[in-house]
Amino acid sequence: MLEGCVPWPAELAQRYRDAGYWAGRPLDRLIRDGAERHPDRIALIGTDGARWTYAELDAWIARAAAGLAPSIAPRERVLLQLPNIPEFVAVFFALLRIGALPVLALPAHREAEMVPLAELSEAVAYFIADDESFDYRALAKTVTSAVPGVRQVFVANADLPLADPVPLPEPDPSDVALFLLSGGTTGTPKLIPRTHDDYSYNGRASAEVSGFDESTVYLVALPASHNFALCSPGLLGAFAAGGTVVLAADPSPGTVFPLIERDQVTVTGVVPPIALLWMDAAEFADEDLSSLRLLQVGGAKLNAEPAARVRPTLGCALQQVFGMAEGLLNFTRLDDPEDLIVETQGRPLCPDDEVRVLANGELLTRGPYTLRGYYRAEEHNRRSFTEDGFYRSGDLVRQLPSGHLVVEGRLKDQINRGGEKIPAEELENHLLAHPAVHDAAVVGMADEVMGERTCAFLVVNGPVPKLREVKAFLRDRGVAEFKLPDRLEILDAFPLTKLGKVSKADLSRRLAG
Ligand code: AMP
Ligand code: DBH
Repeated sequence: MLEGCVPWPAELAQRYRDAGYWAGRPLDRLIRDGAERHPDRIALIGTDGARWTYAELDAWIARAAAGLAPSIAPRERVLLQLPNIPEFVAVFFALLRIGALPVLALPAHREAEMVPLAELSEAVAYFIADDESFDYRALAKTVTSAVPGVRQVFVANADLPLADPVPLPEPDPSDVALFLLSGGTTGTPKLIPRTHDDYSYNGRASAEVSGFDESTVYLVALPASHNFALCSPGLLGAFAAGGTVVLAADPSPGTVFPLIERDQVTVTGVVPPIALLWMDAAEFADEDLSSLRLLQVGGAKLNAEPAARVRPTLGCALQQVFGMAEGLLNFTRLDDPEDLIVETQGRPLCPDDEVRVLANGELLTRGPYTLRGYYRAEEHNRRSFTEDGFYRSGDLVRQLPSGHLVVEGRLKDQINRGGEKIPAEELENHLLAHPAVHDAAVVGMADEVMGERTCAFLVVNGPVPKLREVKAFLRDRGVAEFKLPDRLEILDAFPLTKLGKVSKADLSRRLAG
């Protein structure tokens, strides 16, 4: 396995192979198999309606792989920061095919995220796109001048190099295929290594519990680089099942509803605030949404009340998904009784997912697609994993006799803002850089739509800054927009715990009361 990654113990690895979870095939087989078995079926549809059959997509990937092979070597890391455009799919699989390791950044990330990511991954190349909403070329310039090891920038929808296909050596399926980003709980980014074996299983098995088959038309509404939209089952699961993937530029009803009608979309996955938005908008929508059979909701807790409204408002079934880029995925099953679908966040995907719920409710897990360690993070790994390799999720859950989990809260110092994760320490460090800020503590505040929003408590040693000014300061530092605080509270001093640490519980109570 790649240096800096933690392999599964040999015994467990053998068990996962014997059970058939790890099939010993490179992840890019998803497309090559499709091209062999059903070359003429539609694999991919762009927002503008452009279509690729499996054979056409496979040929495009082969040409992109040949075009990239001279400049990127096997096992080199590559930053991938692309919106939901067809080039995302072409570049992602082309990199897998040459054995390079994509690092899946979000389009929302900015300099403050991309520079540390480039440093940690020692990326040699950076894929961006020309996009109306933001100047990624300027961002790439900033990143490459800060991290000279990033020696090449590719604008995927402008200058993707293509060449006649060449034979390429197959990567070792037990080795790392790609890196996902963790939502994080600390001041520095954490990279999650996913192997060909484990991620192929992740996609295949999720596709199965979600009932994906050749008639599936999956709409990518969330960013394709997010584990939910990518592989839970997401676009990789749809390819594994021989279905069709439709790309949406954003999840707003104005963008998505016409695509659902145009391409007869059968299933998609969204975070709770988007589900709420769709349910409200459906009532007044002109589009025919009747092709939709299943709405998956995850990333943050969906409350029972809106969960019960999915079928009456959207006319489709609901599947709750409680997942993590680190691995473990929980799904309500399509044939679960309605109360379990509405009131729980599902049960583990795999019979060999080991779930341990501690007395305090903390969820620990290990299994055939759950990481054993973050990339190059030895010290952090000692805290995030038990001696026997269980990942400490930081989530607080209750497990029902059926195995279904109900998410009740979390221990980790993170804000979950409608599915977007904000590591408190990271934001606090940025706030501390402000000249008028003496101390900073960030906590979540309950919000009906977003689940939580972000409140920054500050102790100041200068003129009291306004929220607008603090946001501008953070934006200027290159912090992603979704991490900016929604509210500012100024205190003379922070309440402390008995041990002398800032009491975030006290701060949260102040917001509630
Ligand atoms: P990440 O580590 O960034 O992939 O984020 C995964 C985290 O998102 C989980 O550990 C949970 O805290 C949260 N999460 C994901 N899905 C759900 C859900 N359905 N309900 C509650 N929390 C969720
Ligand atoms: O929040 C997540 O990270 C998440 C949610 C649902 C996830 O990674 C997933 C499904 O795969």
